[in-house]
Amino acid sequence: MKPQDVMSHPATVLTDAQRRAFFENGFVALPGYVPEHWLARLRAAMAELLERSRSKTATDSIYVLEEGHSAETPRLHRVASPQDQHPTFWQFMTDPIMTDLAADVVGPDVMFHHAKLNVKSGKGSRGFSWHQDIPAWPHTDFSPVTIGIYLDGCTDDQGPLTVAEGSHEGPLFSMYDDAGNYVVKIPDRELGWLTEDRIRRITGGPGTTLLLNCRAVHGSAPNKAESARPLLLPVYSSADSFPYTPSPIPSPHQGDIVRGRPARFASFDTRPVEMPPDWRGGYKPVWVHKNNDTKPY
Ligand SMILES: O=C(O)CCC(=O)C(=O)O
Repeated sequence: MKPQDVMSHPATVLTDAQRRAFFENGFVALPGYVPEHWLARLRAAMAELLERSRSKTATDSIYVLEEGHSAETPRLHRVASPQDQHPTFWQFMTDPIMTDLAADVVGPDVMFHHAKLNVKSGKGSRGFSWHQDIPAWPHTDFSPVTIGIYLDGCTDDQGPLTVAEGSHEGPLFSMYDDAGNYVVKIPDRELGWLTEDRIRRITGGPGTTLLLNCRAVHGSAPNKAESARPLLLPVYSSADSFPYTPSPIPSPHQGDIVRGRPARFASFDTRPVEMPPDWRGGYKPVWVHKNNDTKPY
């Protein structure tokens, strides 16, 4: 569904100004949106996943280990598909607290695509280079929204998610390096336009929530603070916006209608998207490429 059609439906969570800000700037932040009773459940679920990661000695398709990880001191960069690892995450992602919020920017009928939990353990070595999300999972239009929830909040030194304001209206960049590796990183030579006045670092207290357009250029620095910076990142689209490549982060819930009704017709926005690698055989994470320096700027 296109923005003008979304806007023809009344919002249930966002104010008109917040909704307009999302479509104009490519993101909107909602301080303290998720209440403590949910955050406590989500933190408890994350703690269980962290416990399970003690037995891991290498990154796999679910657990992405941070430098220094051990059974005694579990340290995680990310958990892929947390909703398939612990029921609390799926309960949260299908609760109106999330689905009504998604509906305000994708329209009343909402489809789930995938999710991840970026734990970003303290004193970490990895950030996320400047990139765009939609090239990794192209859809028939650009309705997909990533909703990021800081479970414990995020300060400046914790590598906040950082957005280039208005960049969703610009071009899509290549996510391949010169050697043809899929590195999910915009080459530095393409970033001359990205001046400090366009950069927005999203910080805030526990439950602070960010809605991010799928074309927006974003990244984040490594977490240099002592404590982890867990950010839960479910992705939703309009029900009439269909992915046309296999997902790099597959889930049995991909395609579930989590609000409203399934679509009978697809919505198309024919602006081109560079094809990701063929991930039918699985996703080769970007961190295997040595030249991905993990610094967004
Ligand atoms: O967790 C972060 O700081 C950035 C996340 C991100 O950009 C991603 O997972 O694609």
